[in-house]
Amino acid sequence: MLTYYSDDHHLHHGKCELIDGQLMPCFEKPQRADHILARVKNRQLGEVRAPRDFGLAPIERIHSKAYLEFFKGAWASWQEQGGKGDLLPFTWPARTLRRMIPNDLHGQLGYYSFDGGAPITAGTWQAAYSAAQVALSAQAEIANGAHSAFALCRPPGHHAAGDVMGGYCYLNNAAIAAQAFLDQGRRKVAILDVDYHHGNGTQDIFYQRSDVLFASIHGDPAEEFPFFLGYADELGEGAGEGCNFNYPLPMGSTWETWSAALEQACQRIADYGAEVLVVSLGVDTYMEDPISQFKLDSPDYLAMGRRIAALGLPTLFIMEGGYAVEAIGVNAVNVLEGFEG
Ligand code: SP5
Ligand code: ZN
Repeated sequence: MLTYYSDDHHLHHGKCELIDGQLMPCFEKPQRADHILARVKNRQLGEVRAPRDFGLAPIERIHSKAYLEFFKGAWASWQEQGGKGDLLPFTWPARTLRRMIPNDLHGQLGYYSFDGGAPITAGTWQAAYSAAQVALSAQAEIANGAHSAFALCRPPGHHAAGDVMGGYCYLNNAAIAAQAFLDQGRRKVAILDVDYHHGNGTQDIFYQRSDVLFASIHGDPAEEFPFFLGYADELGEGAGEGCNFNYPLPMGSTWETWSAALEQACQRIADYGAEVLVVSLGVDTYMEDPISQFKLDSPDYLAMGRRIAALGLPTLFIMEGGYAVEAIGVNAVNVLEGFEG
């Protein structure tokens, strides 16, 4: 399987995030992608290629121009004001406030985000832009006939909606790739999100559409981030009704529980008649993940890949979360090797 990868991810290195009342070094750090790349090479999964540049047009199919313009220019505005640290939001238009776009940079940052987990640093835009190009390059590989491809994206994307960043995510790489398939003539795309956290951004983007089926297996949002989306009764709306499936699972879930949900998700994808599959590949379901509460073990990821392969669909794997840096390479590549059989 071909891997697409860009070194530009190193340009994004946030300093800290707020966890349990303490400022901690960001869990979403460059070594994550470095470990996965090392494992891809070590296992000789296949050639590693740099992305092509498809420009902004395919990104604008998912994200609003206003959002992209804000994101692209935010760091420069911060510098003009003499800003020193990472750019982080601290006020959001929650229920009692007006949903408007203020003039102030931090006001705008609050408007365009849903949590304080997505710092903007000097290189964040370039890193996120390149990650989207990595996803699009792997997508093109499949469009040109490959049965599978791996987009080693960093930063991840599945928490980002059309004009909202958060949860370490800025541009929704999986949604951008899924839309590219549709724009090139495919009619039905399925997205299977196996990251520990619900893919709220991806769900929101396609919620009212029938050309993308979204299925996500994740920590029950009643107990886990992102809390406000990802419940089992969210089935899609309007034309999208019946094209959204959430499998929230209890804290501490092992492969036994997890794989039963995967079985159901795969059944939905098969029934839907998807022509192509995009997998939002997070491996923060691992038992030793520092911020997550599932109990999957490394061999389980091989089984995960095998079950996904049994769908028989051209499959684009897009890297999302996973924070046990030492194991993330093994676990992610296990899915890919399990898929290849
Ligand atoms: C892409 C992705 O996986 N994003 C995840 C963002 C999670 N951010 C919230 C983390 C909250 C962690 N709480 C852990 C408590 C441990 N005691
Ligand atoms: Zn996650």
